[in-house]
Amino acid sequence: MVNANQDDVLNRIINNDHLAISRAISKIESDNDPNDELFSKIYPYTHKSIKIGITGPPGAGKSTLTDKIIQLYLKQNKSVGVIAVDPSSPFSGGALLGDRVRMNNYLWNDNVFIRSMGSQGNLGGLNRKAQEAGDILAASGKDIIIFETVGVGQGEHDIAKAADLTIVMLVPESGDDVQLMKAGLIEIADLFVVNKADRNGSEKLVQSIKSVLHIFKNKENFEPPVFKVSADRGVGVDELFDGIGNFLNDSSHQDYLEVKKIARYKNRVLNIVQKSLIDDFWTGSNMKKLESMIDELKISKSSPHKTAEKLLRNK
Ligand SMILES: Nc1nc2c(ncn2[C@@H]2O[C@H](COP(=O)(O)OP(=O)(O)OP(=O)(O)O)[C@@H](O)[C@H]2O)c(=O)[nH]1
Ligand SMILES: [Mg+2]
Repeated sequence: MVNANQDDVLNRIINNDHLAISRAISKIESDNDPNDELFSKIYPYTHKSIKIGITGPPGAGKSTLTDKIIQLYLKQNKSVGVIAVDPSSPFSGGALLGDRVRMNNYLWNDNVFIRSMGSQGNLGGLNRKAQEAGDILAASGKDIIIFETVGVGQGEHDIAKAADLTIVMLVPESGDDVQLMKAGLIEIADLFVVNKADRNGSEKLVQSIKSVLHIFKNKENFEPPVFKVSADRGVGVDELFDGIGNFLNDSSHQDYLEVKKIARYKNRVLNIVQKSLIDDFWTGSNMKKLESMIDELKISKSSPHKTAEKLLRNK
């Protein structure tokens, strides 16, 4: 049952009340309230936004570029929501200094909402939470939702991948093309950005990405474009912005966007089921049972697998 209070929250979110949005995202983060009913109610309002994921190594310039992209969308009278995910940060709610400064720039702007989320050590959960926060922003009517995440491993990539368009940002210091392939970046990138073009080695990196892409075409007949920019100086940003628009509007990409959307949906269901099963399993009694088993058995004798099996089979 949806109570009156929840309907009120829903209405406030739909009416782009930034305080209500912020509170809803805090609830998602703290996991105190699964908000199932709220999400089901919100879902019909979440389909209009375009989702963009940006991933790249720490300090590559993701936030700087996001800021430039926000400005360009605002010029087109579009509104933007940003979820900046920092997996290494235990903080939440915008505790990161840089992002907080950034957020303050838009404090009174109804067309921009920026929020940081930390991982508190649980990347899988973070992916689900980022998606849910994205839903809240979409329901508030934001035209564009940007998921910005520090790309170090698969978990972070999953967040950026769950978008209509995934941008992989690299800098001349990122390393060579072998690392590029190892990190699985080719598979997830729809568009590459080489940032800090003002630094030595950026053209070499562009060329090596292009040659790798040429060999490993990631999607049928589609070779992701590579843009060289200098985000803080604003060089190459307009071209990149056009590239984003072209990708999203290209009629030959519509099937691909649909496939991505379905994969995203499926992944979300998997995540929710996983969480629900795990939460159900680790009720107080199973947790107590584990504690007592650890007390009883000499852990050197029974393998973790055996102990897990006993718990799973309720022996
Ligand atoms: N030289 C140079 N510096 C840049 C450029 N773009 C951004 N920077 C600087 O790089 C630093 C990191 O930029 P951010 O935008 O915070 O990078 P980020 O990828 O968001 O960083 P994290 O969120 O910490 O991973 C800042 O000092 C920027 O001013 C650029 O094109 N050239
Ligand atoms: Mg950043």
